[in-house]
Amino acid sequence: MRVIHSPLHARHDGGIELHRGELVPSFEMPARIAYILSALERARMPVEAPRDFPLQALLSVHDAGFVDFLRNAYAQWRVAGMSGSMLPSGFPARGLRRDRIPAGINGMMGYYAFDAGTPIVEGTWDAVLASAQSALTAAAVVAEGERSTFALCRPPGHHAGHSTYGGYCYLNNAALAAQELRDRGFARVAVLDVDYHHGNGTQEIFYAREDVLFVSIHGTPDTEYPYFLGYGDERGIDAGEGFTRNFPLPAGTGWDDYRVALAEALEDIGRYGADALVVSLGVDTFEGDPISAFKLGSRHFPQIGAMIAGLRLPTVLVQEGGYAVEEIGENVVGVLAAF
Ligand code: Q9C
Ligand code: ZN
Repeated sequence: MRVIHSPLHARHDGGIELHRGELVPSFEMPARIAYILSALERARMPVEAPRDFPLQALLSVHDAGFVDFLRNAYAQWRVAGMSGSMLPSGFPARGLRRDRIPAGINGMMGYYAFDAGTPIVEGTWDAVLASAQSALTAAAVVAEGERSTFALCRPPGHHAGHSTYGGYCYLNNAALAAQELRDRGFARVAVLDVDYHHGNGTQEIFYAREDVLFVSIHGTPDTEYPYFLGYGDERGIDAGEGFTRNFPLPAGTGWDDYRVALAEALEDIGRYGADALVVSLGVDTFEGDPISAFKLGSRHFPQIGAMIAGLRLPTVLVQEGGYAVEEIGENVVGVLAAF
């Protein structure tokens, strides 16, 4: 399988996050990629650089003002006299206005962000753009006839919405890949999200659309991040009614229950009649993951890959979460090799 990846990911580094009441170094760190790259090397899967896509390509799923904010945020922060890592501390929750975008960088950051765990540093934009371009390239390669491709994206993307960032995500790589497949002639595209966390951004982007099915298996928002989306009664709206499907599972879920949900999710995708698939591939469902609570072992990841391959669809796999424990390399490559 061809792998698309950019070393520019490493420019996004030095971040901090508010985690359980404390400021700590970001769990989402460059070492994640080092673990995955060394497992890819052991499996003799070479990596190629992404193509260059214009900023315009991002606007198929994102708001122009939001993209401008991400691109210029760090420079604005510096102009305002600050340094270090950017984190927001106030958000437009119920009762507050959302129809005005504050001019000052702190207010603007709170307007576009939905958590205090997604830092912006000097090199963040370079990494974010390269990550999005990797997903777009992987989709283009599949549209040109390759059966499957893996975009080794960092930062991840599935929490980023049309005009929101959070959950370590800035631009929605999987949504960009799905839209690219649509634009290049695939009529019905399914997105299967197997990251531990609900893909709230991807769901939001396609919620009112029937041409992209969104199916997600994740820790229940009742107790798990992102807390405010991902329940089973979210089914889509308007023309998109029936084209979103969520499988929230309790913290502590192991392979037996996970496998049943995955089989059902794959049945939904089969019934939909998708002619291409995007997989939001998070491996934070692993039992050793430092911030998640499913109990999958490394031996289960090849089974996930084989089950997804059973759909026999042109497929773009996009890296999402999975935090820095060495096994994430083996787990990612386990999915890809079995696929
Ligand atoms: N420190 C992905 O797996 N952490 N994102 C919540 C704040 C956010 C995970 C507490 C976890 C986001 C792509
Ligand atoms: Zn996750």
